[in-house]
Amino acid sequence: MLGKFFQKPDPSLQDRVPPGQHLAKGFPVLTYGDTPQIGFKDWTLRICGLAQKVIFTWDDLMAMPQSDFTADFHCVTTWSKLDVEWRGVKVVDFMKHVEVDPKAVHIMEHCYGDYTTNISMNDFLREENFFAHTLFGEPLPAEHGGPLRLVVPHLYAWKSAKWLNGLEFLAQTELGFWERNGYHQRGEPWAEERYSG
Ligand SMILES: Nc1nc2c(c(=O)[nH]1)N[C@H]1C(S)=C(S)[C@@H](COP(=O)(O)O)O[C@H]1N2
Ligand SMILES: [Mo]
Repeated sequence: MLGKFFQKPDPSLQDRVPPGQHLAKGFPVLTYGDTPQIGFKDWTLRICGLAQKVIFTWDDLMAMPQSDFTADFHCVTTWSKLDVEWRGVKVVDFMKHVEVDPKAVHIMEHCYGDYTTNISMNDFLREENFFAHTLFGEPLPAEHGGPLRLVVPHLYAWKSAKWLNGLEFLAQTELGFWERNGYHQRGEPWAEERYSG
């Protein structure tokens, strides 16, 4: 797989590249199924499950504090991209607007196009996680999840749901699309949590 699309990590970057990963040239697109085309005006993010039900609009998101992020991105299919530059809203800032039932310990991320992926509350509520609407200074392209995606840098990128449109708070772990199809429940790249069982 080395060569045209991948390069061996420079030794100085070795500590940034998890075991079994190669650096991608460019920023590959990895989508199961079609790319949903959603305009800002139609876009919403729905909170459901063990939380006060609320629907956020694009204007609601834009009224929240906006931050810049530089984060590494690791796909379980073995490519990584370092120093991806994003802009958006920190999960911890967003969550100040959400009232969650204390019984909630887990979350299902829902998307336009029906992709789902699960994440524990602990992994979700980390300071470095964010909802992204801008990639390298440009509006997030549809193929990379625009108008809005979640980015969870410390887990494999299948947890970083593109076209996010819902967060369902849960009292127990439930499995999303790839997790039901053999991927690891958590997906931590440094521990190579690629597949379950
Ligand atoms: N809605 C949705 N989100 C998704 C996916 C998908 O197929 N649908 N693929 C996941 C996987 S496996 C990866 S590696 C990243 C890829 O993001 P990119 O296409 O912006 O590189 O998005 C993740 N989020
Ligand atoms: Mo992936």
